[in-house]
Amino acid sequence: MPTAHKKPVVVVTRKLPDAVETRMRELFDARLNVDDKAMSQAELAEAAKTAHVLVPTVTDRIDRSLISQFGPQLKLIANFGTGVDNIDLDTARVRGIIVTNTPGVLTEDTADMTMALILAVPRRLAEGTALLKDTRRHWPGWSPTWMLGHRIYGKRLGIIGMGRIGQAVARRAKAFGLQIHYHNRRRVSEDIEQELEATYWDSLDQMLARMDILSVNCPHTPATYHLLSARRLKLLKPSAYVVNTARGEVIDENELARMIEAGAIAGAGLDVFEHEPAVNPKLLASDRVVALPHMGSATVEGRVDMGEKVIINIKTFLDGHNPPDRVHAAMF
Ligand code: 8YV
Repeated sequence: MPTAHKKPVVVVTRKLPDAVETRMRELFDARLNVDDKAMSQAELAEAAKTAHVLVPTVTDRIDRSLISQFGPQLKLIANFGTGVDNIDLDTARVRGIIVTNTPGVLTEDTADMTMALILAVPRRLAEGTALLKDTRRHWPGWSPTWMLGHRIYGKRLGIIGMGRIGQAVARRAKAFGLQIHYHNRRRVSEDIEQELEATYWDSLDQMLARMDILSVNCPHTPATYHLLSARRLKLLKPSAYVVNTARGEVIDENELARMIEAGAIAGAGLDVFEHEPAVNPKLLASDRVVALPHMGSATVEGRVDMGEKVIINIKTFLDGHNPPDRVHAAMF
C-alpha cells in the first residue's frame, strides 16, 4: 500500500467521462489514457508494474501471462464493466488479487438497447432508414405490400439468462405484448415469474424450438461459450429472430451468419460479436441483420455511473474494506 503522503497509483486503460477522470485525479495518482488508444499487452504489463490498482475495460485481455507480470503491490483489478470475461479470475484469485465490476448501473440501458433490437429487426428499421438515405435509390412512395415486417405483439420471446438485464428486458417486452419465456441456470422466484408472467424452460433445446424471438442476456463464461452452438441454432424455427446484447462468444457467429444467409434464421439484432472489433462480413452484408458496435451501455449517464462504481470499489478497498462489487469465479 502507498504511504500516507503518496496517493495510490491507479492505471486506467481507456478514456473515461471527464467527471470520472476529474474525481480520480483528486483521489488517486491516476494514470489516465487521454488518447483512448487501446493499450497493447506490453503496455499493460509495463503500466501494471507500478500500479496499485488496474482499471481495465472489455477491450483489455487480463490473462494469466499479463497477471504474472504485475508488480506485487497490485492487489485490485477494478473492471469498468459488468462482464469480467476479459479477466482470468482464477489466476487473480491465486495471486491474491481482488476483482470488482460495475453491476446494476447499466441494466436499464442495456435492456433498452435489447428492446430496440427486438423491435428493429422484425420491423426492418435499419433497412427502411438506409433506403431513404441512399441517394442512389428512389422511394416511389407508399405501397400496401412494401417493406412488410412481422408483428411482435403476441409472439414468444425466449430470454437466455434471467438475471438483472434479462428481467429488465422481460418487463419491457411484456409491455409490448410479447409472451415471456426464459431459460436460466436457476429458476427465478415465483414472485418474479408472476410479475413477468414468465414461463421457465429447464431444457434450453425445447425452448429454442418454440420461440419467435430469442434474446441472449447471460454472461460469457466457459459454460456459456457457444451455448447457441451450430446444433442448437438448427433447433430454431426459420422464422425466428436472434438478439444478442450480452457477449458474441455465446453464439457460434459463423453458423449464425451462414444460417441467416441461407434463410434458415429470419434475422438478427447484434450489439456484440465473437471476435470484436471484427464482425463476420456475412452479417454486415445481410439486410436482415441490425448490427451495432457494442453500444448497449453507451449512455452518458450509464458511463458516469459505471465510473462512480469503479471509484467506490477502489476507495473502499484502499480504506481496508471489502469492495461492494467484488466478483468470484463461482458467481459466473
Ligand atoms: C461495457 C459491457 O461497455 O459492462 C459490460 O459487461 O458489456 C458493456 O456494456 C463494457 O464492458 C465496458 O468494459
